[in-house]
Amino acid sequence: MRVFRMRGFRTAILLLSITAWAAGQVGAAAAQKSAAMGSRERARMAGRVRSEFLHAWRGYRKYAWGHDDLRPLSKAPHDWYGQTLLLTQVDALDTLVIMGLRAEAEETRAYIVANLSLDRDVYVKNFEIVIRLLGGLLSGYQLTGDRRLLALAEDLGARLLPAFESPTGIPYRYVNLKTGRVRGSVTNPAEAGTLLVEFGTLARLTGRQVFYDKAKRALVELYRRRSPVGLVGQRIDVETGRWTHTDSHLSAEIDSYYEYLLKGWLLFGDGDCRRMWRESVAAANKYLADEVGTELWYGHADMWTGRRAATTYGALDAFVPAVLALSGDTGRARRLQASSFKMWNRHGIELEEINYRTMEVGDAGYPLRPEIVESTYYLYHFTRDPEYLRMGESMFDDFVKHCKTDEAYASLKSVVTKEKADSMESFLFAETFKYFYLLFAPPSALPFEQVIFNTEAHPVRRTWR
Ligand code: DMJ
Repeated sequence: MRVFRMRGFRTAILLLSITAWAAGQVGAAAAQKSAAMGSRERARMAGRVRSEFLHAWRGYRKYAWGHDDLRPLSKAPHDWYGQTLLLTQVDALDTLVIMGLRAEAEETRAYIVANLSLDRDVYVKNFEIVIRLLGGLLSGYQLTGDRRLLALAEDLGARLLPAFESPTGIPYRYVNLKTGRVRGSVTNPAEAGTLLVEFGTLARLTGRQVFYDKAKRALVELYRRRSPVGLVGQRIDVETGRWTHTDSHLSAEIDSYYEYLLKGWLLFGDGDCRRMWRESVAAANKYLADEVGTELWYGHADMWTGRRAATTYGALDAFVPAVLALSGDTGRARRLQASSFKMWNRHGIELEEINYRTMEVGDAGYPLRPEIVESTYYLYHFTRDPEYLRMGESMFDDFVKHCKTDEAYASLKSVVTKEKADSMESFLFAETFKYFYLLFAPPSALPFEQVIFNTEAHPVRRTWR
């Protein structure tokens, strides 16, 4: 049985890769040709990304070392819950390793194992702590072999488990790390359904199946409550199982629910996830996808009727091309990526939200998000079309130009005025710089086929049978 599952998993990956590659070849031929980027130029780009990463990292180290993150304009440390959980250090550790920044990686690993204390009387957001901290500890363990990181991950996982003790099995939003008490009975599919990659990996690495079962049940309970047309809503009450907000889309509060349906299948060979992914993506393609002339976008619809509710798309939706490409649908992935890039170019850097029919700004912020870069990296991997290297180069130029500060990087309050905001989220190190780097670095920096990235870009390797 075990052997069969392994074979099934490998075959699935192989078939998806071949389909994606073939579709990519057709698309590549049709698209206007971008100038190739030779290995020297790519190495130069990877070097640029690495040195910009170091610029931001040094700012964090100088002003906020040992704290959750740096406020880059005031140059002050910031802790999410008033006490540190070392969010930036844990989130950044695998990127330091992947970029070959040995001294920095070693210093960070040593600091985490000596100082990360989870026995804290604070209510944490289960989802954020799972994707950043649990994901970072697990990939950090796999990349460094330091078992103390795995022990921290197991301790953290056990402290988060009470969140799942709701009448429906859908987790509460907040859990106290010390007391196990919970808060927040209205949650959303992204927060409740983006837990299986991390908890499932923890289960496989510790032999404690309970971690897998709780996270999988949460995903299944959300899916079970989909509407007759196959869509989920934006908010749900974990005690009654009723939807409290019925807008359906692939954006904030739903996005990575779809991602983990697919990745639950690919990482664990879980057939339920495969079935749920296939049905869910078909409904999304039917009701959320929107053809505007020759362009493809994904908008909003009412979950019960499938009727169009809004024609907005944004930075958070920009992960969809990556997931589509990973599933083998390179055709839609390429078209949607072109739309995301159009959104980016509207103001020379990415908008948080745009009305794709009128091209009017919905939300002008740019909090240093990675999703569009992630999709560029996936598309380049599957198509080998230099268009994506050039796209990445152009985005990186804009990113440096508008977000770099004297000693770090800063979010933008407005991509229209380019006014900066005093925030540098840890995903800048975990995701944005990592995906830019992997786009240009040789594949040996991190063999794509051997990992599944969690939604915070922490690569998990399937080391179990
Ligand atoms: C990250 O924490 C994760 O990528 C999450 O899935 C969505 N939001 C941020 C990045 O934008």
